[in-house]
Amino acid sequence: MIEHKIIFTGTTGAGKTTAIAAVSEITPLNTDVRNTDPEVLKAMTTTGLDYGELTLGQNEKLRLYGTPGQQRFDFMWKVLGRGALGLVILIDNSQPRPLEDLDAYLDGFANLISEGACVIAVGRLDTHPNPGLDVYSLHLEKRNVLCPVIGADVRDATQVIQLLELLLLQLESKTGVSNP
Ligand SMILES: Nc1nc2c(ncn2[C@@H]2O[C@H](COP(=O)(O)OP(=O)(O)OP(=O)(O)O)[C@@H](O)[C@H]2O)c(=O)[nH]1
Ligand SMILES: [Mg+2]
Repeated sequence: MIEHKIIFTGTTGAGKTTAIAAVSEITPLNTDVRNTDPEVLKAMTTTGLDYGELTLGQNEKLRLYGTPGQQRFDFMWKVLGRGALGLVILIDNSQPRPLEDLDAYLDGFANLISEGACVIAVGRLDTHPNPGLDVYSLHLEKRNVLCPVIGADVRDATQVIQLLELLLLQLESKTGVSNP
């Protein structure tokens, strides 16, 4: 069994907790508390981490960690990023400045992105089509970041699994890590 540590990060409300709960085969651990931040329009928010597990194929076990989205918990990004090989950045396209949100996570996880693999998933494209995926691709190109960017609804387990499979493909091509 090969194990990979994968981190889900991204904007508050983009759905890190939702994504991990959608695919985890164990009861996911979460540290959500009642939200008291008026800027966060959600009842609950993650203050520490999320954790879930998913087995893909015969022998790949993914340990899925979710970070808190709120910047005031960004000390947890370093803690959780240790030993990780893959990063999923979730962006909420209904936010006022989603490209700036993306930049914060690209900067915060620059080491993991250069040493491991990364996939960017943009949510709520159906109701908020702008910026479109082409704008994201251009933005990444300008920043010299090699990450695929796709649209995804993380409430749908199938789409979350597709994201993770894409991430593992990146990892294989970049680091040579693959199934024996
Ligand atoms: N309408 C709609 N709702 C979505 C979509 N993606 C996620 N959601 C909802 O958005 C909310 C996301 O909440 P969480 O999973 O708690 O988000 P989070 O990223 O863990 O947030 P923090 O822990 O506070 O940083 C959930 O209620 C999801 O059902 C989408 O594409 N469309
Ligand atoms: Mg959360």
